[in-house]
Formats: sequence, structure tokens, C-alpha cells
Amino acid sequence: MKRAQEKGLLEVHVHHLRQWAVNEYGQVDDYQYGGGAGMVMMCEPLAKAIEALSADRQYDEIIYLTPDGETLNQKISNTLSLKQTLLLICGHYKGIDERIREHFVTREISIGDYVLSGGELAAAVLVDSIGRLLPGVLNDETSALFDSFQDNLLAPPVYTRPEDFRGWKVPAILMSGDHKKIEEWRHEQSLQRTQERRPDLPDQL
Ligand code: 6GU
Repeated sequence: MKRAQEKGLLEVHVHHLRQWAVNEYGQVDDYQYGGGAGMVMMCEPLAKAIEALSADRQYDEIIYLTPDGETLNQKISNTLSLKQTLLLICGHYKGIDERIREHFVTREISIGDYVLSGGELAAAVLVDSIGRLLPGVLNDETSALFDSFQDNLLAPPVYTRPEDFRGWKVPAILMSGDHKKIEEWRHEQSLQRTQERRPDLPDQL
């Protein structure tokens, strides 16, 4: 992602919510109505932040990173990689006031069924997974075309030198030079792997 930014393919701007705090103490959260443990991020700092940032850029999506959002997958990353400008909101504590979700947020994304202490790592994951799909970020060798999940298939096993390591040999087919057979073998391995490890993925054929 650093190289992508240096090449001008991607810009990431981080904004600190305390810039839009409600008082001189930098307050951006408060107790929740109805009682209960945990602080909630207040409407005013978030609304002001979103409005101030929207004056400089037209956002295609305003995404709130939250464990109760839609679980991130390759299809979502592919879709988001086609957008020009995204605003990612990282929550903390118990989350953000529901009214911000209703009136500003256009999409809510989780990175999996576990809880993080804040949305920042989730945002970093999302930026990486989108960023690597942008034209020019990956070279031919690392091309995203053959990634696991790109067709709802896991990637096949890979090998490099030596051909024999401690008596553990590389499958003979890979040494055959028969590219058509090799591609067939790889596809078969992908199918097998997907069936064994991820029978929950939508059908491949
Ligand atoms: Cl997006 N945020 C937090 N705090 N925890 C998470 C998450 C997001 N996705 C999975 N766990």
C-alpha cells in the first residue's frame, strides 16, 4: 500500500475525530441513553467530520466498520475497488449513535465474526484488500486474477526449488512441461481444496 501511494495509484488520508470534539477536553463519546456499560460515539463530532470532509471530496460510499455489518468478502472488495472515493468510519467502544448510521452511512462492513477493540484494523484490512486490486498496484507475478476466492475457488498448492527436499517430492505433473495438463491439474486441486476446506463457498461450476 505504501508503494501504491508513492506511485500515485492510491491516496489514504487519516482524520482524527477529536478535531470535531464537542468541548475543549476533546470529548467525542458519551454514556448511552437507557443505561448500560460502555460509551457511544456522539452524533455531533461524526456529523461535523462527515460534512467537513464531504466539502473537499464527493464520497461514493460512506462505510462504517462494525462487527454487525455485512461480512467482507472478495466480491465486496472487487465492487469497492471500482469506486473513486470512500469514507471509512472507525468506531470504538459500544459503537456510534444509530442516527449517524441511518442518515449518513451508506454501507456497513465487518471483517469477520470476532470483536476488535476498534474499527482501525478492520479499515486497514479493507484498504489493503481494495488497494491491491487497483490497476498498476500488483505486477503480473502477483496478479489478483489467480487469487484464492477470485472465482469462489481456493488457490491450488504451489512449489518451488528444490524438486526433492528431504525426500519430499514436487508432484511430477508440475515438472512435465505440459502446460495444458498442468492447468488442468491446478484446477482440479482448486476444486478439491475448496470442497474439502470450504464447502460453504458458493458453487464453482
Ligand atoms: Cl469492522 N470492527 C470491530 N470493532 N470489530 C470487528 C470488525 C469491525 N469486524 C470484525 N470484528
